Amino acid sequence: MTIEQARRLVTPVPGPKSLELQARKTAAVSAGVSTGLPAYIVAGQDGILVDADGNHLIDFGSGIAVTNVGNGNPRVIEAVQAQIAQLTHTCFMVTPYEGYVAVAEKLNELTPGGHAKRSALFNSGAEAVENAVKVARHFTGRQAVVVFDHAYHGRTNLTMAMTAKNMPYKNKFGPFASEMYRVPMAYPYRWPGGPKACESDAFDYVTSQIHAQVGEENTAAVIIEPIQGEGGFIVPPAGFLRELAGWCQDNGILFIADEVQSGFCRTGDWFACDHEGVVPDLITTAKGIAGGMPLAALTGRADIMDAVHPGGLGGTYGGNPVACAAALAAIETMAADNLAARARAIGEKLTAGLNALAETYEQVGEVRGRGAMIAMELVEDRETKTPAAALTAAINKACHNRGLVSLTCGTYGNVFRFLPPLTISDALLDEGLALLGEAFAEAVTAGKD
Ligand code: PLZ
Repeated sequence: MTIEQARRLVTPVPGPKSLELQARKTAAVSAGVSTGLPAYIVAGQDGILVDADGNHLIDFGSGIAVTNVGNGNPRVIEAVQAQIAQLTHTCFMVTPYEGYVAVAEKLNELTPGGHAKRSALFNSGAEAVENAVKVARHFTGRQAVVVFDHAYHGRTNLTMAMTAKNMPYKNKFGPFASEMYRVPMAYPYRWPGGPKACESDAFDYVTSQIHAQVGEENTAAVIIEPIQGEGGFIVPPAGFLRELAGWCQDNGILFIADEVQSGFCRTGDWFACDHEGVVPDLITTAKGIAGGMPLAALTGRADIMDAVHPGGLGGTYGGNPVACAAALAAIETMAADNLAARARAIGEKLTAGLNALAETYEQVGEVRGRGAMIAMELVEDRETKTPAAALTAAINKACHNRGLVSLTCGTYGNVFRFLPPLTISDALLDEGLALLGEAFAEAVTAGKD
């Protein structure tokens, strides 16, 4: 199947067929599961999603940083089809198979650091994070875990405790797991005193907070997204992660990088940690790992990962053979097609487009990110930096109406983010940026009425 890589709208978005499906959804699916753009998708390839009404939409979200190699990736399709015809499931803990081991070998090779590593496979990012905490507590014999403002680590009970934002993730879902301690994030745009102060003070401030409020000797792990995702594509100042990792090492605390969103070429390297040569003790991955099939992993120092007693880690589906086949094909694609370089090129194009918008609109407070993980933070004005959440939502809606599948994020709901498939064409990127420009103008004008 080949889908023409061009936007084409034949009905309003969502169209009548999607609206019909959305009515069925309302009657059948929990209201707790909401849909950002209720255009029901029937097919996808690279930068295009096709909906039930035959509209060709431009994909700037990759299903939240999952289809890095594109929907309809030929290697992934072939590998999945062959695997599913051969063997669907055994449960690796009952009778193993090679694909699981091969994915672990690949992860051990590709994740930061040349040291001996081991991996374990799971189904979702949250599950990988949960297991990182389990392993860190087991290895260190300590209980406390340090997390950051604006962090997102998942929706399970343990990971809700680690996620920062109340609405929609935590509200009324407590009580939450204990022994989670939150410290400020090195967030240059909003650090008191500004980016320069953030660069010079954040590390000292964060570590002094951990010292005073938790105690190094009680702390099993510090877990951080090297570039925060859901919290607003927050990039800490250069050096912060390295200093923090070094401090953890000096204090017997494990440094865990949650690269569920930033991993697999998204930021222009295999992993966001690679950019500064940061080597985490443990790293969690998911999303982009398997071209859309559900798979997640925990990879880390062999001595830490092997400290767990046999049978201490696992799950029925973790490392499913079909998901593993997809992962091997996706990883092969990223290497063969140099998608890290493509992510950097996408980043340059998006950044240039957003900087041009920033020249026109004072509401663009900051353009930031790395590779194909780029965002703009929108504010009422650059002086007060008051988050412009309503404007962000209005622009998003105006993009959706134009057939651009766009996403927002941020603790204050005022960050417009870009996560296109790394196989998207330049033409679609340009068109998406042009549509964003129209949407911005429309939302700003409507806001003035
Ligand atoms: N860690 C850094 O970004 C998932 C959440 C979407 P799961 N982010 C998308 C939503 O609203 O549920 C994420 C992440 C980071 C962990 C996770 C959790 O990964 O596969 O969604 O469990």
